Formats: sequence, C-alpha cells, structure tokens
Amino acid sequence: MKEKMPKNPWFIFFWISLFIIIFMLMNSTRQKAQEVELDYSQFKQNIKAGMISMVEVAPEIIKGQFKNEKGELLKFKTKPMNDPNLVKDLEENNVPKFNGVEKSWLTSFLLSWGPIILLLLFWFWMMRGMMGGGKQAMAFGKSKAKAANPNQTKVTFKDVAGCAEAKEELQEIVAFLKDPAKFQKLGGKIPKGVLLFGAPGTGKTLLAKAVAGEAGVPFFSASGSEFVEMFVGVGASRVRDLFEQGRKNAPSLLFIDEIDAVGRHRFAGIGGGHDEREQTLNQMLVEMDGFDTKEGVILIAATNRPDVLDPALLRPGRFDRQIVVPNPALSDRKEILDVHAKNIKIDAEVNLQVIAKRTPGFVGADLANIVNEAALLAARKDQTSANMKNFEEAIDRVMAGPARKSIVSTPDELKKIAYHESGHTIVAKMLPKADPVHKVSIIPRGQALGLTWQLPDGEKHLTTKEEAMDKIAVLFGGRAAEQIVFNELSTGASNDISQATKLATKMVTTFGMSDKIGPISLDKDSGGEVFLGRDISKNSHLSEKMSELVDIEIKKIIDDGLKTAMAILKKHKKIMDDMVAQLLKKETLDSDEIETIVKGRLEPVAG
Ligand code: NHX
Ligand code: ZN
Repeated sequence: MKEKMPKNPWFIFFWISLFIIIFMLMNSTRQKAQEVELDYSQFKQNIKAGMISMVEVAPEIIKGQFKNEKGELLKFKTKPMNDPNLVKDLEENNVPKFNGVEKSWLTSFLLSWGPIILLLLFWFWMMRGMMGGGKQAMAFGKSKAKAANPNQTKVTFKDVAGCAEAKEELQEIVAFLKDPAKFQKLGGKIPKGVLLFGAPGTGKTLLAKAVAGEAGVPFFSASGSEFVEMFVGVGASRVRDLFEQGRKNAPSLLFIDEIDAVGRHRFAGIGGGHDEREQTLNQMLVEMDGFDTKEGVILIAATNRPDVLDPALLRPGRFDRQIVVPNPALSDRKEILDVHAKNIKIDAEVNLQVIAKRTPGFVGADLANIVNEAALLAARKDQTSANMKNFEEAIDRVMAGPARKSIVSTPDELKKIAYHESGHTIVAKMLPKADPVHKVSIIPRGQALGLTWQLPDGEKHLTTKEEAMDKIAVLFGGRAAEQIVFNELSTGASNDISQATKLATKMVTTFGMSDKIGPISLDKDSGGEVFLGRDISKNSHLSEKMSELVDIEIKKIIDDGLKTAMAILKKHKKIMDDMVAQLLKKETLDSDEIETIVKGRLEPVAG
C-alpha cells in the first residue's frame, strides 16, 4: 500500500478539523495557566471575606475574579457543588456582579453531535476508499499485479539459457498469443493454463516473461503469497482483479508465482482448510473456468511443490499443461554461465566449462550468484577482471557461505577439526563408490568449522544402494576419526549425522533399499495427501510392527556406515596423521595434494 495520499476534499477537511481541535486545546490550556483553581471551600471563604468581585456560574464550572491578599485582581475557577445557598451568600456578601452562563453553543453542539460527525467522516472515508477507482487508499481488494510493458520487457527465449524442452513446449503458447484469431478460426482448444514445475531459481519467472516477450503481449505478474492476506475475501477480490486486467489487455499473459501458497491442497493441515486461502483458490478456479481462451488470455503459474497442489487445479480445463523446468544439466550450466559472464569482465584464462563441471545441482540463480560473487571478489582485490581463483572462491561461497577467518580456534580444536575432515577424506578415498574428494579445508566457512568437498565424476541422475551406503560411511568418517583419535565425541558432527539419517531413512522408506521391508513406499508424503502437520503425522499411517521394522532397518544402515568408517580409519590412522599435519600446515588441500598423501598406501580393509 504505497499509494500517494489522495488529495480529495475529505482529506483536506480532516486535516483542517484536526488543526482546529489542536489549536483549541492549546488555547484552553494556555488560558487555564493564568487561572487560579480554588477549592469550593476557599471560594466560599473568599465570598465571605468580600474578595470576590465577579462570578459566572455555568453548569460545569464557576469562573470569576477575586483579589488576593496583595490586592491583585486574579481570575479563578472552581467546580460547582450542589449549593442552594450560593446565591444567598453572593447577595449577602455584596458581590457586585454575578451571573449564570449557558453552555456555549459550540461546546454543546460538539458534545452532542461530535461523535456522530466523526463517525460519519470515518465512514465516508472508508466508502470512498472501497468504491473509488484503483488509486484510492484502502483499496485492499485490488490486485498488486504489475503490468510489464511489452516494449520494456524485451526478454525473449534467446535470453533464457538451457531448458530447451520447456521452451519448445511453450512455443505453442507464444504462437497462440501472437495471433489468437488464427487458432480461433481452426477451433482447436488452446490450453488455458500452464504450470511450470521446477526448483527455486531454475528460471520459471524468466521463462514466463520470455513467453510474453516473444509474443509481444503484456505481462501481468503476481505472487501467490500476495493473495493470502489477513482479511477474508481480499485474496479472492485480487484474483478477480488480476483476471480482469488480463482480459482488458487481451491478448495477454498472466503469471502467478508460488501458486502453492494459494493452491495448496484444501483441507490440508490441522483444523481443515484456511478459510481465506480456500476462498482465493475457489475464486481462481471460477475465473479459470469462466474465461475463454478465445479472449486471448493465458495463465502461467509456477511452483516448486507440485505435490502439495490441490488436484482441482490440475484438472482438464485448468492447468492442463504441465511443464517441468529441470535443474540445468552440464551444457545448460555452461550456457547460463556464458549469459551471465557477458555482464562482467573476466580473464581470458577463465574456463567456464570447468566451472560448469564444478557445479552439479546448481540452478540458474546460483550460477548468476557465482558470476556476481566472482566479480565482487575481483573488485575487492582491485583486479581489472575476474580470474579463475575468484570463481573458485565464489563457488565455495555460494555452496557453504563466506570463509570466516575471524573464528580463531585453539590448537587443540584445530587438531580436532583436522582429524574430522581427514576422516571424511580418507573414507571417501577408500570407498570405490564414493564421490571423489575435490578439496578438504579447515578454514571455517558459513556454519561449518571445516569442510570436505566431493564432486561426482559426471552428471548423475541415479544413486545405487552401494553408492548410498558409501555416502553414509563417508558422512560418518568425521565422527569415526574423532572417536578413534580422541576417544570422545563432540557436537560438531551434528550436520553429518542428520544428513546420514535422512539418507538412510529415504533408502528404507522411499527407495525400497531394505531387504527386510522390500520395495514398499512408506513415505508419509507418498500417499499424495498431506494430513496433519507434517511432524505430528510422522509414520502414524504405519502399523506398529512396520514402524518398528523401519526404525530397525534405518539403524542397521547407520550402524553399518559407522562401522565401515571406523574400520577404514583404524587401519589407516597413519595416513590420517599425515593428512592432519598437512592440513594444519596448509589449511586447505586440493585433490592432487590429497592424492600425494594417500598414494599407494590405501590397503583393502577386511570386513
Ligand atoms: C558450533 N559448528 O555450532 C560450531 C561452530 C565437527 C570440525 N558449535 O561436518 O563445523 O559444530 O565435515 C551446514 C554445514 C551445523 C550446516 C555444516 C550446521 C555444521 C562440519 C555444526 C566440522 N564438516 N559442525 C562438518 C561443523 C559446528 C554444523 C551445519 C554445519 C567440525 C563440522 C558445526
Ligand atoms: Zn563432518
């Protein structure tokens, strides 16, 4: 609500009345300052002493003039009492002038009508806001959809690197928006809504913008969270408004980001649905059913949680087309890096292909972030262009946060950190199915005191059971090293443990990798419906026996991983000592330095 205050007469009137009231208040206090307030008893004594020269009796106050002991003429006031003898006293003591006073007309008018006038004013103000055009204050129900001028948003598919399939799918929408008449003549059914699925940062918004840009139509965007407001009915009215805007400017493209904020499965969560959200969702469904693609309006929505969407949204005639916007593959990442690198100065030696290889699982936003960080790092060091070292540091920053050299650890603690990280590294080096170690460091970064970086060999889309088991063993490499070397445990392995537990749980309940349980999905989300709050419902759909078995199987995997790590590190304690010495000296070891330390020394471990 950042609208300018409207300059309408009501506002001017409002401010003027406010000023008058303040002025009157100040005035009266100023007068009061010169008046002496007398007790009624003092007043009566003064009458009897003949000091009073004038009296005005009003229903609420008695005012007048009196002489004090020094003979000064002063104003006074006092509170009237139920005193039938007052007039008699005044007469008997020869007060020269006394008088009764009516309430002033202004006072009595304000007293009786003031509240009503204020109410009326407020009511008028509200009504104006609600009924008047979109620019009035309190226009709650208006959509905040931002229209992007088609001439301004020159984003086209050329600017969208990667996701070739999604672009291809969207071509049809572009063709339709470019010339709705052509499609209408043929009578084919054009999709009304397109749902873009993809992880955060994969470029769903950019794609939608590019569709509008390609077709040269106006682009109206809103975020699902904007529709979920405090007041019931506001969201629904915003939805109505958004569609109205789209229709007015047809052919046009509507974009709703984070549609899961509104379109979450109804009746999900404790206490049934959220009234306001449900109304908003219903309104959206109504609008989608109501509008005809003949009008040339197409709705694109984006979400990263397709599983929580209300099935009603996905029925034919609504979002009947669903397009996956995947995490970029290696070649896509290279393309994306190329696009962003155009905006900064980079060294000739920088090989973006290497950066793309180093960043599996990264999405477009992360890559943009890396390029930006690299430029900032180069600028900080007064370089004229970003070099490969800047990019390496930028990747680490985006992955784990900035290095925190300010954390100073005692030599004792440094040793612990070095052993923990060496433990991860050596276990990873030993196990054939574990991802190769790229780098190990005892420089604190983000939340971690030390880190071991692993990099898969190529693009990996599947993980086998053996690979998962090895992953868990590597995760326990840190804990195992602490156990072996110091024979005590620290809190530091918490993140490793939580990751291992998550993976083990998934292996059992989702991936069907437990022999005892077999390929049964026991995932609480797999039923498609979200019941009570996530954590409360944990495993409540399982029989007691099955729950127990799940726990046992998870524990078995965990124990197995820890055992593997322990066995490896017990056998290779010497190598670990060497690696710790190197780490304490150099702080960071790259894959070559690690290889030099372990070369030819890793022997198979029995069991
Ligand atoms: C603390 N941090 O919380 C200190 C500052 C055992 C040598 N008292 O396993 O740093 O104990 O292999 C993401 C990544 C919490 C989220 C790491 C949340 C680490 C990291 C706890 C190394 N490296 N643990 C590791 C570590 C810690 C933590 C995280 C996270 C340590 C260990 C953190
Ligand atoms: Zn660790």
